[in-house]
Amino acid sequence: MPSYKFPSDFLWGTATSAHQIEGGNKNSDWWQWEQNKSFFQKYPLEASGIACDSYHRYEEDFDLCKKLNNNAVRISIEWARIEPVEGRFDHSELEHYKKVLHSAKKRGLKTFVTLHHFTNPMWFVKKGGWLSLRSSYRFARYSAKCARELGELIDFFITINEPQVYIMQSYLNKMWPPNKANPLSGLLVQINLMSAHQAAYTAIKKILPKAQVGLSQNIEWFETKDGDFIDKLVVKILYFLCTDFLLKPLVKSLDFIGLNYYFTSRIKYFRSSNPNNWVSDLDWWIYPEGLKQVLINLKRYRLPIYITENGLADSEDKNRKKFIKEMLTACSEAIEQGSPLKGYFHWTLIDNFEWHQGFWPRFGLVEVDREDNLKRKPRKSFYYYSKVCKENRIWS
Ligand code: IFM
Repeated sequence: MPSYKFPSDFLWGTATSAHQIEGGNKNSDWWQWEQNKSFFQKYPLEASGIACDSYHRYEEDFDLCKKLNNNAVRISIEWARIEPVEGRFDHSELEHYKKVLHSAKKRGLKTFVTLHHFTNPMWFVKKGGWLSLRSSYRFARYSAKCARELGELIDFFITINEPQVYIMQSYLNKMWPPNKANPLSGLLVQINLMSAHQAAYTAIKKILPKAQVGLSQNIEWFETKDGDFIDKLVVKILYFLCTDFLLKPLVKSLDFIGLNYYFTSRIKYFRSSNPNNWVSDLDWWIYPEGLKQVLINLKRYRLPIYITENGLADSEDKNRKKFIKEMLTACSEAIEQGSPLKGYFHWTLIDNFEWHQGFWPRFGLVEVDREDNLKRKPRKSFYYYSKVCKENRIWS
């Protein structure tokens, strides 16, 4: 049976984020928004509540990573817990994250740690959030504290997760807190997030000169099949806005690129016209070729690439094995064409709180039974991914 062997130092893991799994993230803007839902509001469909209780069950979760034969893990730490009041750091929460990271390290997992994954402390929001000119300074101060207190347990820092998704959902289409629809604000937030990344990069490097620091960007592939000249131009502009507009100015403050891949848009007559021949439970088109194209396109940055998220909502686990196999085949083809891809993190380990959608989209390799004390139940695809990680290869 032909197979592809990944490079021997390839990193295999899963990715999660604090608010989506920990539970009880009370000092954050998301928690506040979830509690204050009015009768006329559709979203969020549910509140995060206890989520998966991973704040207490992280050992159990890391045991699952071990069973997956992973050699790395991506988690996030929660700013609202670590700095619940401006400038006052909560040492018991820092101790908590030390234990969490130790527990990952004890299991031989390299740690990728995201410092900002969509949620903000309430005090930060009250002071203008990401619209404030002081926002990058505030974020850098928190990042420096994390580097000082937790740095020796962190192998890779991811400053900010998916800045453009955050801007889109929070400042352009009113979906997430602070529920704004204002393109000028969106642009200002983009500028502030970029300077926050740069300030955090500098602050972390001052404390830990050898640290690996990057960010995770959700990169959509755009293509046109039988489109005309205009469609070809539209595709180029959209890809530029989605990718290079953010990455190019940051390239000097990136040690690696974190790539989150979920979407391709096929453009015809200015509009997205995806065939949708294969979709997830959220009706997102599944198109592994798009991942390959993004990986090849990112070669020009000459930076190591880690796929820090890639996954699908699939409650019945009907498509996950095929999804993993085809996405990894796309990765192998991109590596063969010179892509500096160094690792893959499946989104996600356990079913979690999928933001405004609540808990119904099931992204986990492991089911979390919400009727049975949040019991973790590995799905069939879990064992497939476990074999891939163990053997460091895929079979066709
Ligand atoms: O759950 C999210 C994650 O927080 C960020 N990237 C996309 C995932 C699926 O929507």
